Amino acid sequence: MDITVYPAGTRTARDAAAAIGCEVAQIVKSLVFIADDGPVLALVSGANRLDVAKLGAALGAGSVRKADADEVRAATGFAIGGTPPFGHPVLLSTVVDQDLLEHDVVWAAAGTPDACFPIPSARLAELIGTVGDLAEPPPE
Ligand code: 5CA
Repeated sequence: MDITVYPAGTRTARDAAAAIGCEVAQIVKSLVFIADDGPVLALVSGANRLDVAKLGAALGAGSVRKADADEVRAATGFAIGGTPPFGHPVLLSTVVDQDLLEHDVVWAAAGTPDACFPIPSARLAELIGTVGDLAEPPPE
């Protein structure tokens, strides 16, 4: 896996896209949520806002809320802005945003807020196993 460090920083999807020179939609946001049974992970296109109800439906969870910074670190071992999509101490139930599959290659955080790596979206989907519609509908 080819990790690149970008001195300009890749803390947000917008920052990462600017540093890499790709579309925001090609950035994988690794977002931690707390579902009924504990932490879960949503891998969401940088172009989308996650719909919490859709994540709950995909996981069969009743309640889902966004994790706070301490919960993200406890669940993944990484800080917000650098959280990678896998490589966590405990395997998290994870759903991949289907919109990422519109791009051959996507880019995800590599553990720090200035490092990313590319991965074919089909490989990411294969590794994770679960792909679904997670996006909030665009505003009218
Ligand atoms: N390195 C980039 C792109 S690869 C990255 O990690 N982006 S991210 O989207 O996965 O991480 C930032 C996300 O963390 C934001 O989209 C936001 O949803 C979330 N976040 C930022 N601050 C907080 C906070 N204080 N509490 C909970 N979540 C937060």
